[in-house]
Amino acid sequence: MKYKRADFPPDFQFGVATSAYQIEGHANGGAGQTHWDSFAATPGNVANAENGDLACDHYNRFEQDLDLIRGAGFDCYRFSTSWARVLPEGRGPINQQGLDFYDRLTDALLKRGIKPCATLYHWELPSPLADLGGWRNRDIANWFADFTEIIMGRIGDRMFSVAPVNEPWCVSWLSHFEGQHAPGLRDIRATARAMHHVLLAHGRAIETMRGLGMSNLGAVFNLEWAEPADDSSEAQTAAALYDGIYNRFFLGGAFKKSYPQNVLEGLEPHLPDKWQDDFDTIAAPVDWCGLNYYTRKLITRADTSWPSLTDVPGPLPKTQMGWEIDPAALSRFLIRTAQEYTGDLPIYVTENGMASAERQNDADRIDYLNQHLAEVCNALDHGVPIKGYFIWSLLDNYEWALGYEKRFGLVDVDFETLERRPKDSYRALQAALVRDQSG
Ligand code: GCO
Repeated sequence: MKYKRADFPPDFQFGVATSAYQIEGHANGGAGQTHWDSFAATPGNVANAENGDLACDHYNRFEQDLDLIRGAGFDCYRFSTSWARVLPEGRGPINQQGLDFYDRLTDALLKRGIKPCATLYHWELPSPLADLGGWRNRDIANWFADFTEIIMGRIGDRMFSVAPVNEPWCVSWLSHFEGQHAPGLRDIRATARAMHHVLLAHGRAIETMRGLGMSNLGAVFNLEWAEPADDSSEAQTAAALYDGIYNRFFLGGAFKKSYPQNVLEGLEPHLPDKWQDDFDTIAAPVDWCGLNYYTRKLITRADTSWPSLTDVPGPLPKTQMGWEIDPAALSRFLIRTAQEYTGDLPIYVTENGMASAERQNDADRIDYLNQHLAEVCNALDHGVPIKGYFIWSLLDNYEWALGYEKRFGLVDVDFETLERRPKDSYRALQAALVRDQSG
C-alpha cells in the first residue's frame, strides 16, 4: 500500500464491513424467512438462483473471521444484525439463539480489541412484514423501532457505533423502482413510500437508541456521482435529477428536513399524506454521517416517462461489476457533503472497495484502495472531518442479485469448502495497518 496508518490523523479508524445475509448463512440458527429468500427463489432474479442459506457460514466460523480482522490490524468491524434472525416473524417471539449469536459476536470482537460497529438493517426484511407491505407500510417505522429496542437492549451497551439502515437508496429505489433487489417491485407509489418510510424508520430507531442511553449513532448513505454524459442542457438536467434521487433526497431528508424539488416533481403525488410532518423524526440528530462510495455514472436524457433519464457506458477502467473507477468523485462527495449537509459532523467512509475476479494476486484492488485513500487524504486536507475508512469487504460473499461470482473480499472464500485464503490486498493492508508492537 502507498498509505500507512501514520499518514492519517492519530484517531483515524480503519475497518472492514460485511452484512448479515451476505455472510452468515441464513439457514443457520433458527432465523425466519426474509424477502431475499423468496426473491432469490423466484426464477430469473438472482444469478444461478443462488441464495444466502449458507453463504460464508460465518454464523459457525465467526471466530476465525474475527481473527482475520485482527490479524490485518483493523480497528473496527462494521457488521449488520439480521432482523429475521432475532425476530423470525419480524415482530413477536424472539429467537434467543439469534440474540445469543450477536452477543457472542460482540464479546468476541471486544476480546480481540476490535470496535463493534453495527448496522441494524442491511436488506433482509422478515417475510411476514413484507406480506404486510414491507417498506410501503408506514407501520414499518414502529416495527423497526421495536426490533431496535430488542437487539440494542441486548448488545447496545458494547457498541462503538450504530447506524439504523444501510443505504436507503437501495432499500427503496433499487428495490421498488428498478426491481433489482427484493421485493423486486417496479412501482412508483411503492417507491415514494419506501423512500420516505425508510428515513422515518431510521429516525425512529435513532430516537429508540437515544432512549436506551446510547451514543455515537449515525446514518449510512450510498452515493453515486452523476456526471452529465455531454454538454447539453438535457444531460445536465438529467444528471441533476439522478443526483437528486440517488444522493440528495436522503441527505436532504436527514440533514435539511427537505426533499429536493426536482425529485418532488415526480414523486410528490405518490408520497404519503402529511409527509412533511415527519421531518422532525427523520432528522433526529445523529453523531456522524457514513458515506458508501463505489462509482459514478454518465447520465443523459431518455425518452421515457419521469424520471426520463438513463446512463451510458463511460471510458474509465472498470471493476468486475462493470463499475467505472472514479476516485476523484469520492473527495468531491466528502467535501460537498460536509459543505452542504453535515458541517462539522464526523464523516466516515463506511464502504469502499471493488469486485475483482483475481482470487489471490489482486494488485487491482490494492491500486483501487490506494487511489481512493489518496482522495480521503485530499478531503482531509480540505478540512473535512473524516474519522475513518471501512473497506467492503472482509470476505468474498453473496453479492445479492449477482450471486457468488463477484468477489469483493480481502479474503478469498472457496464456496465449496468454505476455506478462507487472504489475498495480496489483505497482506498489503496488514503491512500498512498493524501497529508496531514495541511502540
Ligand atoms: C452496499 C452493500 C453491499 C454490497 C456492496 C457491493 O452497501 O451496497 O453494503 O451489500 O455488497 O455495496 O455492491
